[in-house]
Amino acid sequence: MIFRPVLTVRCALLAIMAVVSVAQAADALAEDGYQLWLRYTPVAGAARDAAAARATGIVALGDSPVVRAAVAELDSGLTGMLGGARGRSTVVADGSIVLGTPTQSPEVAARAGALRLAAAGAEGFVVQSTRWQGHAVTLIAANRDVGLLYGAFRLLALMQRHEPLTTLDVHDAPHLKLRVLDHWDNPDRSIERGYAGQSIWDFWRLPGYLDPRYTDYARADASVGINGVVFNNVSASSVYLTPRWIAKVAALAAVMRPYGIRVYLSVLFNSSLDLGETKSGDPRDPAVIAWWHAKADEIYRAIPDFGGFLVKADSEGQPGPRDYHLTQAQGANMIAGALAPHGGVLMWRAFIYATQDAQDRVRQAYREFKPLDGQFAPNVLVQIKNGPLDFQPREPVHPLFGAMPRTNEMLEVQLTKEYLGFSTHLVYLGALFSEVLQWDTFAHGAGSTVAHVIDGSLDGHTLTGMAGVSNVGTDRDWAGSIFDQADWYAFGRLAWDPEGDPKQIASDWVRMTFSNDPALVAPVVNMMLRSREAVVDYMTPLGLAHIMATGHHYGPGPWISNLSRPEWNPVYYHHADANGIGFDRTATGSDALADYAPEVARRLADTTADDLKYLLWFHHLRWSDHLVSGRTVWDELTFRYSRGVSTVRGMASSWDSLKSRIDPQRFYETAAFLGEQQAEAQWWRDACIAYFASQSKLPLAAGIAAPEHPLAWYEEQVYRYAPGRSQPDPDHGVAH
Ligand code: GCW
Repeated sequence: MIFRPVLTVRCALLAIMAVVSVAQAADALAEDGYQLWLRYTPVAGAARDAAAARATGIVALGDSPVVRAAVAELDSGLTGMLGGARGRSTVVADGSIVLGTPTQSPEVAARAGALRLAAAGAEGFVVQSTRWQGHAVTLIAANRDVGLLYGAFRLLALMQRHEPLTTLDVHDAPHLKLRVLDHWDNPDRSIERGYAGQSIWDFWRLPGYLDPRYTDYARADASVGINGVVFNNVSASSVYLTPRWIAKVAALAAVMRPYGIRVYLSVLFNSSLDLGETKSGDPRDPAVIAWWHAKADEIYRAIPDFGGFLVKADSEGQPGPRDYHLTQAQGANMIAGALAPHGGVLMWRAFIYATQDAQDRVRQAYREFKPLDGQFAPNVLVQIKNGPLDFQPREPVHPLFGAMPRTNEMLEVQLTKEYLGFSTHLVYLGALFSEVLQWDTFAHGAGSTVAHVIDGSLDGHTLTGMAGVSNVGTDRDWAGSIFDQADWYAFGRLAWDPEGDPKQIASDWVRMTFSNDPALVAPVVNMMLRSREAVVDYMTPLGLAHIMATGHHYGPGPWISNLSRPEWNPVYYHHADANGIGFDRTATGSDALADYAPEVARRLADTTADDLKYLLWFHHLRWSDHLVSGRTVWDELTFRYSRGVSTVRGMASSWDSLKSRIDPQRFYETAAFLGEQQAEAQWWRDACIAYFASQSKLPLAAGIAAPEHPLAWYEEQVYRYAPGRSQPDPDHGVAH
């Protein structure tokens, strides 16, 4: 963490305040964030009475492990919010909560409505105030037990948010089939790009010891509709495919199953070779093909509902079909063939940029995959990062979305904030995810949003999905900060409904995580919605990207130019010199614009469009060029860097003003992190302005403060122990 005397005073003051207030409210220590948004705190007053009248008992018509999980959740939620255990009953009375499927009782369909249930599909639900055997009840109806679980979480959420429960009429169903968290966790419990402690998956003690935390993880996922988990890093180790580890995975699968969560594994493309069980990894080699089929059979014997595999191939040193001069489709289809008989799917990542390729990095994956449209097996999803570069604070959406109508395309976003300040910076990613989902690809004219590409409605796909690179670790608050929990929550909500409103999602999260106090909800939601633009401003404004430090990606490094691969260097992306700045991706440059639909290309070619969000991503401009804002490029750049810092300052004082409304422990943590964020935002601003000033040689406009230190000071900052470094895999020796 960068050292800044002024803010150290802020932190010292905060620390004293925290110690005093925590001492005063000993019981508040429970607020360590472990409960996440499933804080079933007592409901008071009229809201309590209203809820209690509609939660007199729980009657479940079925008795599967999923139903039992739903009943247990209802019971602990109601006990927490309304006091007094309810437990399960067989007698329906006024105020009962009845859970059932039409196969468990025909009255379910009669009450919930056949049409509603039909629309609910396999995972949807209906929560409805109705009468049952002459009693006023709340019915949770679904076609499958997992729908009942989701319905139970929805009812509890409504109670947590003190929503009226009198005439409930809620019916909902997920828009995507696969809603998956990808854990980049390694066998030694380190996490690539992890900022919240170690991996929660204690494979060493599996299968014998099942940490209760696994169940709480599954509850959290199910509460926002997440139905898939990939336990291990895409920079994969093949140890997970050995019999001993398959047994460990099977034990975890058994914990996840009652919560409707399927388990998946990241696999090395050449696992059979890596394990020394075949002579080659060539996907045409009958021995390799047979190996994968046998391996899949072995896994499905242990885990009958195993989800499938995730593969990072031909990327950052990972093996892949290119090693055998084959296409990504040829490589993927071989492995997919082994999964198909078991109903398994293969998520094949499109994150490819070649070791030796002078082509603009952001065009490479498009060029590699677009020609393969329609060649992937039906159980393959091509998993595409939101942008064509790499999870930057803002990127234009990846041009592959909508460009492969005969391919199942899946979105990959990053919850762990590798490039957005790790777990310290408060950056609400719901706004970023939604911006991506609402991006119009114009693949089939206006309205061809990414949401419609990935939900299959645009091109008639039924195998659909969205993956999030998890931010979960062993930290007590799971995510490294209280506000990083909101990103896990928002991911689940938006994977369930990509049309979801990020503001509403933020508000729901604040009310479930903190309180329903309007004097708290409004300012906190406002703070969250400003946070995403702030990080873009103080790190990479105007479409800049990839100007961070090397390896750990912590802090600014726009001056870096000495790395072995050109596209690893920040200078490769900003092209700043005495004349100007920006990457020319128009027809006069790398022509990356041509990868987008004409309507999109026209908009991105317009240097006045989109509030200049993608200006320097697609254009190289002179420092003195005037922009639609009325400022020159240079003045706009320095203005936005400064604006980012003042936004964070505003967020911190807004939070400070809420001290009396938030428990000391979470208040202090967030206040301290906001202090760090201010310091680091200032550091980013000053370092980048110092560097770009050394290129532009232009004076700062009035009101723009000079950087605190000379450029050399910023260039000298080194952080050897910044967290999240990718662990070099001993077999492949890759680290950057
Ligand atoms: O974001 C980059 C990270 C790598 C990661 C890679 C990927 C798992 O720096 O750590 O590797 O992307 O997405 O595969």
